[in-house]
Amino acid sequence: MERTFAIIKPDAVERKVSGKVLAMIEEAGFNIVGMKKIHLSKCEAEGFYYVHKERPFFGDLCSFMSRSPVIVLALEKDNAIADWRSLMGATNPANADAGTIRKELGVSIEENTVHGSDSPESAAYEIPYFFSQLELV
Ligand code: DGI
Repeated sequence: MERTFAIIKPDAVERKVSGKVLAMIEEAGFNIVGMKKIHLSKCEAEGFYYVHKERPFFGDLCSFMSRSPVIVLALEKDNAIADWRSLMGATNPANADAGTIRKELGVSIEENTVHGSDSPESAAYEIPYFFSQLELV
């Protein structure tokens, strides 16, 4: 079993489609091993996305991610990292395949509804950024 980290981003929580995202996650066979709703500060968003700090959209991305609450998730299944990336779809919802979360629910390249770890190294940084061992069940 592998674990990955996911976020249901502010655009989805604001539009009250987080339940739809959670249903797609469970229907795809993931176990939700950690889940909580939090409101990131700008500083916490910057720490989470530090690998993108040189990219031109970094400021806008961190402002968006701290605009309103998010739901953070730790997900578990065989091949969880790649399978969650597949279920999310391409970064830009306009380029995402039918049936993916970003195609069905995404608004724009920035307001693209979900985040997912892109590697085992990212998951190993991101899961403990938000969850203690005691919060993973
Ligand atoms: O792993 P992804 O979320 O699919 O994409 P990423 O790691 O390349 O970028 C992280 C987030 O940054 C992405 O979900 C949305 C945002 N982003 C990526 N490229 C652009 C962008 N935001 C804007 N405004 N413009 C971009 O070109």
